[in-house]
This record gives sequence, C-alpha cells and structure tokens, in this order.
Amino acid sequence: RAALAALAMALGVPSMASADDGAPLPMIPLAAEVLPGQGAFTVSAGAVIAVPAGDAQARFAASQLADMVRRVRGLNLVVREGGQGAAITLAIRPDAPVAQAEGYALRVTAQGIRVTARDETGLFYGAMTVAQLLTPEGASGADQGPATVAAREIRDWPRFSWRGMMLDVARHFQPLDSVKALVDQMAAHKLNRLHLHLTDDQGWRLEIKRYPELTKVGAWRTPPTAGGPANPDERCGGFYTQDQMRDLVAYAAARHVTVVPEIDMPGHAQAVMASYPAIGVTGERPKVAVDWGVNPYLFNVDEGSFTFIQGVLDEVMALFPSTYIHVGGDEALKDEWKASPRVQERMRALGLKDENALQTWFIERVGQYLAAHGRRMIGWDEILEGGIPPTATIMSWRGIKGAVDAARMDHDVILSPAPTLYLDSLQSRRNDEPAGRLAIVGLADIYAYDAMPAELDATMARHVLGAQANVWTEYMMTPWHVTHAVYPRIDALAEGLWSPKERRDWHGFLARLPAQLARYRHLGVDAADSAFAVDF
Ligand code: TNX
Repeated sequence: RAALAALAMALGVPSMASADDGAPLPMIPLAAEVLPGQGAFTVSAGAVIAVPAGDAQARFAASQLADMVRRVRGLNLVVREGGQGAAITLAIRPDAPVAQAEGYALRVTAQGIRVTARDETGLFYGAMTVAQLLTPEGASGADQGPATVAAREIRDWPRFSWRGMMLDVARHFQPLDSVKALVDQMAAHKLNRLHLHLTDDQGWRLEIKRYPELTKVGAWRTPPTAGGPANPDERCGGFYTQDQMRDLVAYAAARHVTVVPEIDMPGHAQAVMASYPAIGVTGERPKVAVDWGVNPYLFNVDEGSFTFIQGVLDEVMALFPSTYIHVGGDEALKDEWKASPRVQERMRALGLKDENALQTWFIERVGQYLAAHGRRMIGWDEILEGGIPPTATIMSWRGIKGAVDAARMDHDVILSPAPTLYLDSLQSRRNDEPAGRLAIVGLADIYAYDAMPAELDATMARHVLGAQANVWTEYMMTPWHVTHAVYPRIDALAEGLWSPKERRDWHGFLARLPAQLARYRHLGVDAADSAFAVDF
C-alpha cells in the first residue's frame, strides 16, 4: 500500500495521494505508530461527532475536540449520541487494536474518522489528536473553514505513565483560572499529573478548616518593593478555598489530569510557623517570608506536630483523590533540630544516629499515616539522606542520582532534574528574556532530555514512573510570566514523555511546531519565541 501511494505520488495521481503528502503530521506529541492510507476526508461545518449513548466521558471528550476546532479554525462541529453517518466517531471498544492503558486507535478513511480505545483516557487522547489533525495549517494562513485530513491509521500509547508539570503556587499565588488554563493545555498535550506546590516559606495556599490561621495569616505577606525593603502597608498572596480546590480537581479529572498536592515538610515551613508557632521547633513566630532561598524554620518532631500534620492531611486526602500525596522533604536545614535539646533527646530515645535519620523517621511516619489511608507518599530526593523511608516514592531534582539509587532499592521514582526540567530557568540570553534562574534551558535542551536513566537495567527501569517539569515561581509574579515559561517548552516535554524513544526527531518536531504555535495564537496563549533563540 505504501509503495502504491508512493507510485501514485510520483505519477501525480491526486485521488490516490494523501491530501497532505510531504506535510508534517500536525501532532505533538507524535504518535507511536502512523501508517499511511489512501485518499482523504474533509470535515465541514456542521459535521457530526458521534459518541455512544450514555457515555458522558466520551461526550465530554467530543465537546473538548469541538471546542478546540471552533476556537482555532472557526469550524463548528456538532456532538451527538449514537447515529449513523457521523464524520467523526468516538467509541470505547474492548477489542480496540491498542491494548496499552491510555492508548487509542485512530483511523481516517475517505468515509470518516473513527477513534476507538479500551479506556476513557485513551478515547480522550484520541479526541485530542483528532483536534490536532483538524488544525494543521500553522503559519500558512489557510487555517479557517473545512479541514481535509489525509487517510491514515494511528496507533498511539504513552511511553511513561507519569507525565507531569509542577506549579509552585506558594511563592506567587496563581489564580484559579490560570491553573485551569494550564490543565487545558496539559490535557491537549496528553500530560496527566499536575503537582501543586501548595505550601512554602512564602505562603500557605489551601484552606484547612481545622487550622484557619494557615490561610488567615500564612497566605499573606508584605511584598518587597522593587529593589528596596518590604513594604509593610501592602499584602500580597492568596489561597484556594476547599470549594475552589474541589472545583479544580474535578475540572482536571474531566481532562484526565490528576492533581497531586504537595504539603512541604519538615522545612520550607515558615508560613506554618507564622500561623501556628507551636508547631515549630523554637515556638517563635516569624513573619511569612518575603524573600527566597532556604530558611531555617523546621517542624518540631513531637506529637503536637504529628497531630497537626495528620489533621492537615485528613483534609488534603478528602479533597484530592490522587493516590500520591507529596510531602516535600527538600532543603530542610537541620540547625534548629541540632540546637534543640528536646529534639536531640527525642532523637536519642528513638535510637537515631543523626538529624538526617530523624528526617527519614519523620517522613516515614507521615508516609505510614498516608499508607494507612490507602495513599502513597512522594518526597524530594533529600529524604534519602538518612536512609530511604520504606513507603517513599522518590522525586529526584538534584540531578538523577536520587532516582537511580531509589530505583535500585526497589522504590518507584519520578524525575525532574534541575536545571533541565526547571522551567524557571531562562530560555535564552536575549535581553528581553524575563527574569529567571540563570541556567539557559531552551526548547532543544528539553527535547534532548530522556527521562530513562541509562544507568538502570530493564528490571530497575520499571520503577521509573516518568518525569515532570517544575515551574517554580520566585520570579513569576504574573500569570503571563508562567505562560511564557511553559509554552512552547511544554511541547518538547510532552513529546519526550509520551512518544516512543525511537520516534524522537528534533527536526521533525520543529516541522510540527508551527501548527501548534498557530493554535496557541488562536487560543490566546502567549508562547515565548525566545525558546528558539540561538545561543551565542
Ligand atoms: C529548589 S527543587 C527548590 C525550590 C526552589 C527551586 C528554585 C526543590 C525541591 N526545592 O524550593 O523554588 O530550587 O529553582
């Protein structure tokens, strides 16, 4: 068939050649398998997307597809349950030709477009792919009205199960609508984990009914005036009420994105101590931090602290259905623990040899609490320093060593190494680049990143759940800045986490990118052009 198609093309026989022969397949991330077909199908205004009667998730996937196509190319499609003669059909089929979880099969023939999957997530991703196939023109300008799609067959499934983004809403509070806009694009890119960094020295961002001071006090700080000391007359900050968070979790779940909450401990906890000083080691009440870096405040290790933590986690678990709950564990300076006779006494009573071991004990205690409630604990790789907590999944940010070590000890791991997957890194040396960490991480750097550490053999490799990019927001005071940091680097990330390694092709990716940049333009997403700047 492929040979025939090539022959037809050579002879210039239009009916047999694909409508877009030679044009890049307008999809990111690229599908696992694509086979050419014959002919093409045109989707015109009013065309029907049919979904099975009573399948609300399929209906939602279809409406998301229709929404994207309407917003990007002004083409109105109609979603209908059941029925014959639809242009596009979406259906769950136990015998769909792709068996992998989250996978789908998509067939374009001269008669129409058909997506089948064995699970609803796969069906949703198939719908997202159809939306991309219907919006292929990129910068050509011929991007409105009916869309013609070449016949082909796509079989697609993810390389990794954890395809994530972390958003730090603690350093600068991010409005709910911006978070939802990020979820929209994550879903369109087949990313499925939104890790929310909800607490830090500079703010506590989640309403906890049992501890109201966390948001009355801990969510607010005096902003530093530009270049000068903090301005004591102003407040900056914010938090999500539990109703708002439930709304976000449901919004994300509908788009097959799991929101993973992080409550950072025992360090990065100054906002906790500003709200409830008794939870800290010294009992002193600091102000919510106004500057960045690593601050000294630590949780105490007595029963009062665990009562507090368990009370918080009870509400967190009620809000977030995620199996994984992140408990931080990064950058906890041990000075306060070292200086406290009571902490030292506890350490000795527990038979722990040093403060790192105490941190492991502390984190494991929290992990046990989560495990008793059917959840799993994630911690940053610092929690390995005192021996690995038995219940931990490790998120490795200081390079990949933590992940490699933990996988060898039979623990699951997620990679997010700095600086490559740190989207607070600058994208270029251009002088209009907004402020960020000094490393330069352009689009090509993210594209070149492979989440599977070469050090791991096949048995260890199964512990690598995947990876995520982290958006730390010390420098990002506005939603615009987050947008600039995320797009289009999210495209490189998504392809790295979804597409098979053998399909990785930088030039092919660049050829597929203009269509995506055009989608961003139509959707009002202000993607950074500096991601393409040549470094010199
Ligand atoms: C390190 S990564 C941190 C964050 C900062 C980030 C800045 C990690 C677990 N801790 O607190 O925001 O660097 O890039």
